[in-house]
Amino acid sequence: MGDMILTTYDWVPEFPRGYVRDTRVRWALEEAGLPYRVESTSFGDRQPAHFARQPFGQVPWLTDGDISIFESGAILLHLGERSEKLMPADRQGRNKVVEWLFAALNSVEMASLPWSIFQISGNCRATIWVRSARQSG
Ligand SMILES: N[C@@H](CCC(=O)N[C@@H](CS)C(=O)NCC(=O)O)C(=O)O
Repeated sequence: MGDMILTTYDWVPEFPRGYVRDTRVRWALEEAGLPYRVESTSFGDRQPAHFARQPFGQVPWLTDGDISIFESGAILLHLGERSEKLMPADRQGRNKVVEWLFAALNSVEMASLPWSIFQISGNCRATIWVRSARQSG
């Protein structure tokens, strides 16, 4: 089986640099020691071939042989199936990985992403709202 191919943008603006969601996939690939290479796709000129891989025109996506997967969570699950370093084969261990993967995406990221955007954009009203909700709670 050939190397997996992780595709990400060829360029992103200053603000999301270092936070693009290919990072979590690279991390898992490195952690598992799985062979892969990185390819890039245009940020500024998104072609139909890009949308064929990622229907929202976003990144990342992963190609593994004849399989092409988008959504970083789905990619991580796929990598978990490829390596017991990432996801144990026994039912208990697998369930733990799946529940924490969903927690990371549905609970942690869902709450932390809007917060980080408020912080970066300097939207103080949103920050004040969070603070006052905390104080009254
Ligand atoms: N839920 C998707 C989110 C993908 C996503 O938002 N990717 C960002 C980079 S981190 C992107 O492509 N943004 C450019 C855009 O939406 O135009 C995933 O986890 O893969």
